[in-house]
Amino acid sequence: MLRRAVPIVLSLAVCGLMPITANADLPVEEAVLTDAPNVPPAIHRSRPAKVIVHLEVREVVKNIADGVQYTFWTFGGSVPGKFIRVREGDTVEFHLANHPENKLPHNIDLHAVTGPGGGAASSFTAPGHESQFTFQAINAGLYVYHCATAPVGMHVANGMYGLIYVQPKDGLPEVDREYYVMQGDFYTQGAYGEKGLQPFSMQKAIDERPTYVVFNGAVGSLVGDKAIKGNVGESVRLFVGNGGPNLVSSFHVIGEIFDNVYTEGGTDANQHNVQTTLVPAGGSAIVEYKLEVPGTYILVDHSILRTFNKGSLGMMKVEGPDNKAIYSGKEVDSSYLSELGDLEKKAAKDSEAPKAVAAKAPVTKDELMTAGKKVYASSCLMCHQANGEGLPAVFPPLAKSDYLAKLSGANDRSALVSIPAKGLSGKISVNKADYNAVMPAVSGLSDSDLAAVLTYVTNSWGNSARPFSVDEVKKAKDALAQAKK
Ligand code: HEC
Ligand SMILES: [Cu+2]
Repeated sequence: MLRRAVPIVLSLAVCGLMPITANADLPVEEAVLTDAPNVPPAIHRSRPAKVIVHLEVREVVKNIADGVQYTFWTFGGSVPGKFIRVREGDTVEFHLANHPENKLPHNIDLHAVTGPGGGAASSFTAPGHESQFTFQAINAGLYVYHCATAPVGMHVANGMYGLIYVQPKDGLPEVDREYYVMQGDFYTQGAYGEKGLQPFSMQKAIDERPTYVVFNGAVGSLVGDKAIKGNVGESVRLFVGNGGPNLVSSFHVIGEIFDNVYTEGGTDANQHNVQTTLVPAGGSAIVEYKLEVPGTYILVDHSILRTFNKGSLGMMKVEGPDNKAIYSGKEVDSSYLSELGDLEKKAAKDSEAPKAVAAKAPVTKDELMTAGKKVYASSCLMCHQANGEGLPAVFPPLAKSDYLAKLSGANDRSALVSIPAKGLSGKISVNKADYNAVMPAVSGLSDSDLAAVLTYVTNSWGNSARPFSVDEVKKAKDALAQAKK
């Protein structure tokens, strides 16, 4: 039966006519779709199939950063959209639904499609409707898909992109772990960190001045217990995409070297021993590396201000035995890893809970410590870490920091208030190690939040100082404002 069916399919394909019925003999399967950072399992079929994809567009409000909400337009409920995996030669029957409660029409342009508009013309779908089209995935590779409904820039800027991987006929070498990481730039009317529901800013988007540059749709989406994980001895493959709409990503993993890079998501591992790979807007890359040394590896866009000031920071946590021959640095403290996890889970829960009555401002040292711990978990922990230990060469420690001790013991402590309030940059020395980085001003903190978090950091992890009052914070801020004039 197969022998007869194949020539028919081929001859129709050659004529450019391929009615779906010609593929009636193909086995039919429903695609497995996953949310980032997960990737659908490798396909082990040795023959083409007809793969059915059901994808639903949803307009949803979610956090883009702690306390900052944004109306995302999504393929499947999250940014980036669902990861789709098919095999080279598969016939894909694509169903695009537009949720009835959505406000706008949407469509989809898959870069894996050969044909005008990549499916866009066939998939324009009003809210409450579904459209269907079929294509053959004739080229292997890692492709971006995105919405192409006018204004296209706005639909993409609101998160309408994802990845479809057309696995080559012969598959890829097996690895222990595969993950999905996709960068995007976002444009809000408020400044970075400004709380509340933030509207889209078309002007900032046109000017290419993003407020946020993030992996997987939000600041901190790959941090703490949401970090991707691995063990020493394992091999890792990252499917990296860039939805843009504007920026090109200089994708880098601090502390790793990519053994193989499939440049721009093509089919060959054409590059080896690469530090940073470019991921174009509307493009992709596949990178592979082996995990040799335990620790926390930081995923960044190496246009580094974006990482420390706009959010493009993710983490991969690697556990396992030390390997002093390769790296003799500090051992990881696995108890810290689990504690970081718990603390962040708690922080996530706190931020989900509806803020019923505004809590009474903390006054006593105990109240300041409790409130300060929360502020720390949501505003400082992602850089200075769970126990204030920092990250060598990247974020200075707060625990037993001589720099902090000097400022917190001073009579006038406005220089310390200034650090979270105004940010800190330039060369500093903490416990004999030099740092020359940028700490952005921590926005969205009230005077009482500042008093609490400063009391907390100066009285935790072996530190000790007089508590901060709201009054001291206010006076310090006034003094700073005066000094500026
Ligand atoms: C985005 C990362 C980031 C966040 C978030 C952050 N910091 Fe920092 N912090 C840094 C960096 C980087 C430096 C070093 C700056 C330099 O090199 O000049 C620093 C320096 C400091 C220092 C002085 C150096 C030391 O180790 O004693 C203090 C104090 C401090 N931060 C407190 C805080 C507090 C409190 C918060 C939360 C309210 C916070 N930071 C949030 C990155 C961050
Ligand atoms: Cu759209």
